[in-house]
Amino acid sequence: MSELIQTVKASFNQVLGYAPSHIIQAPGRVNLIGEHTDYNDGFVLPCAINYQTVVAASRRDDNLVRVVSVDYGNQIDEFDLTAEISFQQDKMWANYIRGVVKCLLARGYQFAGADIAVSGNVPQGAGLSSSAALEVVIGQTFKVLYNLEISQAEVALNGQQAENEFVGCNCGIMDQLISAEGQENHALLIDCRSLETQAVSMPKDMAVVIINSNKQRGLVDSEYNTRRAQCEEAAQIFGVPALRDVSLEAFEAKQDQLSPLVAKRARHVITENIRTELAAKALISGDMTLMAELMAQSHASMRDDFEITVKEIDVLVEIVKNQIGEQGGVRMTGGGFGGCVVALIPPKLVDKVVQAVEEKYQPATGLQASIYVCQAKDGASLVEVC
Ligand code: GAF
Repeated sequence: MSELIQTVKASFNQVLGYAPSHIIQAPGRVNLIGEHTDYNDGFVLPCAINYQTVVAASRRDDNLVRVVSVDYGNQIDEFDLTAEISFQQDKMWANYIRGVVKCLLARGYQFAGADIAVSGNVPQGAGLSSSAALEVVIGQTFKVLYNLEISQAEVALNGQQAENEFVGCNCGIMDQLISAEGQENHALLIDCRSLETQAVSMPKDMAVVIINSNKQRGLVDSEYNTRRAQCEEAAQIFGVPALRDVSLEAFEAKQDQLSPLVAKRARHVITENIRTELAAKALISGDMTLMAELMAQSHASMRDDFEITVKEIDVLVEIVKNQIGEQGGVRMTGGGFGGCVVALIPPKLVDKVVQAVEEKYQPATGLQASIYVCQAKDGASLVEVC
């Protein structure tokens, strides 16, 4: 992160002409298990990772917000807190910031302007939550600069609201919540209904390896929203607020009342919730064999029932599985339709897995994968008062 800190400080100085007062960060995330369960009020088990979005910031005396995006060639966005904050068609990155600020104001928080320089190393469009990291770091920045009395959960909810209502993607709460509340060396079991979290130690004898398929994620928003609608349809037929409220027994007794497609979608969510709670227990008791089995079942369920994997992702999972056998777990992570797989691997096997991916993935798919060995890190925080 120190490189990112130097970058945002230098850019702030160079473009805005003075030194920032604060450095703030928020991380991306990887989800170990519990996919498409968050918007069904269910359970997820992500950890924040050592890839972050970092901001250099200072308060202003007026109502202007000026933002320099280092990763977009020092483009500047500027808006006035007392005027209508509008969507920018030609500057998509700016909308995450505008949306967060607009939602904070709508929630009644009071603050004046800010100068901000932002940069990050969370791979974009890879399903590692670069958008959530940006939303959360901006919320955290106003919290820090103006001593706002806002909980980390509300920083997350505010970021989700910005994404739902301003950016227009109907995501759940997982990504923002883990970015806001992550804990070093831990995953969080999150109850997405109550937003209660339980910290679960990451296995010390396992490396967390993320492999980006580099498959361009297509149709993500429309497919995501279709899955949401199918889940809502199933919950309505069961007469419950969300699929979280349907047990496997109740599902099996009544599944004939759903169309075959909606039944498959519901089965994924209901079984994934069960797997996620079991996975937290498996990590706590150190049962990696069970954890690996649950990850394998989760992947199969995403592939066959929820139908959100793509060929490239399935190929990656098979390559990794062939190297680790029963000694570790691997599955697709994130929203799907491309993106990354996550593997929990004994450190002694990491080189073997990397080599196998380098040898076998490109010939099978025509794409090069990117590999990141990660650590579980803290959520959003003030890094430095300059
Ligand atoms: C995306 C969404 F943003 C999350 O809310 C979650 O639904 C995830 O896909 C799937 O588990 O990351």
